[in-house]
Amino acid sequence: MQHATSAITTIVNNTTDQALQSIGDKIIQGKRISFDEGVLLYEKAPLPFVGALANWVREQRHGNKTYFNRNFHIEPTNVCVFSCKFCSYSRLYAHKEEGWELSIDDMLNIVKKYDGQPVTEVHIVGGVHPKLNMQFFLETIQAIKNHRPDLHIKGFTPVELDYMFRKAKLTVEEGMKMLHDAGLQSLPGGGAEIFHPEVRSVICDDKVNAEGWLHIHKAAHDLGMHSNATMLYGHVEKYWHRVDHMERLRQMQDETKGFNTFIPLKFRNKGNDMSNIAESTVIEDMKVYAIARLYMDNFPHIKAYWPMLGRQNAQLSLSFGVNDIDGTIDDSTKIYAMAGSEEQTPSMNTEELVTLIKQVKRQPIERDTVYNEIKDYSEVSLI
Ligand code: V47
Ligand code: SF4
Repeated sequence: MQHATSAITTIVNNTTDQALQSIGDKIIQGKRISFDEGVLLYEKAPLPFVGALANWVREQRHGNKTYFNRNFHIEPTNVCVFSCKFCSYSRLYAHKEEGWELSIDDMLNIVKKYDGQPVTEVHIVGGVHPKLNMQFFLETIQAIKNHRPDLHIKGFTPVELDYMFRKAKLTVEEGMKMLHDAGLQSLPGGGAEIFHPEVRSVICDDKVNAEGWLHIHKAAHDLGMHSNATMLYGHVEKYWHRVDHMERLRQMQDETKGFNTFIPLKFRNKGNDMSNIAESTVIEDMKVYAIARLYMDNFPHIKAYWPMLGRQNAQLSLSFGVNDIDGTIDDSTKIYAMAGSEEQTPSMNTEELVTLIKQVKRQPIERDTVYNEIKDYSEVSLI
């Protein structure tokens, strides 16, 4: 570690740009960087500079540990009352025959497919169907818990929850408590996109705003639940919108400490209303991860979602601040396949995921949703 610190100090000292050097010094001293410094990193810092710093911070906090979990997805419906411009996945209610809609039995049958398998989490997320309500989701959660009490249920974004609660005439606090009592344990990070209204009004005008999103996560944290936060980048936003997004999350995390993981999501441009926008480069993607690691100093984990990024770029991200590559997601994640990701059938078994991590000399650790370590695979030879 001493050696690593002297190496990073040399890199920072050799930087000719005074402003970057002072940001680097701050990070090495464990000090928080400011909003303006976050923007400056985006504007001026070369990838090797932010990458080396982010990798140093990652190794100080987690060594080589790289987490994954065994999970599967349920997507109750892709029918959605909203019309986010970047979404390739949803179908308006008027065209519902093109979409799908699962019953509680259908969802339970998906859960039953994993009977006897060592999965620890189900991630439930979908569109906002105008006919589905709070009662339906309470019964879904209860049915899953009755069938498999040990399965951690991570589900629903504030987009779904805001609609559910308003329809049921519940406050956010009442609604969250009812779902939590039924067995909902964590919230995934979706629906955050870019918080700033200048961007939100262009890409997702009609769904829950930043304050609503943050309010719902705060209510979950206040109940002792944990959650994640995403950031959809690489479309119409400016650098400062990304930093504003991270700043709002960092402030809330100071207050609640309820976030586990920050997940930058690269905008994919196939089959949606923003297909005219070119996708970000790999260099930009790695910069986003690295700056996230440096800015989000109170978020323990930075995750690269491999079904969206592709396997090789997910490996690369492990040298740019990332310490988690999500899970062994089964074939039911359609969001990215439909938006043009390399991963058309995103599924990786544990052996493949462990191999992927080991190939880049990191230490694969299976975790549960809240990062309890389940198994260290560094000495296990699989393939
Ligand atoms: O909010 C939709 C994104 C999110 C596109 O918490 C797109 O563990 C890129 O939040 N290009 C939903 N992104 C998925 C999500 C998530 C994924 C994995 C893990 C976790 C977690 C959460 O997907 C949406 C939106 O930001 N998305 N369309 C697109 N064309
Ligand atoms: Fe609906 Fe979510 Fe797609 Fe927006 S991103 S249209 S809320 S499914």
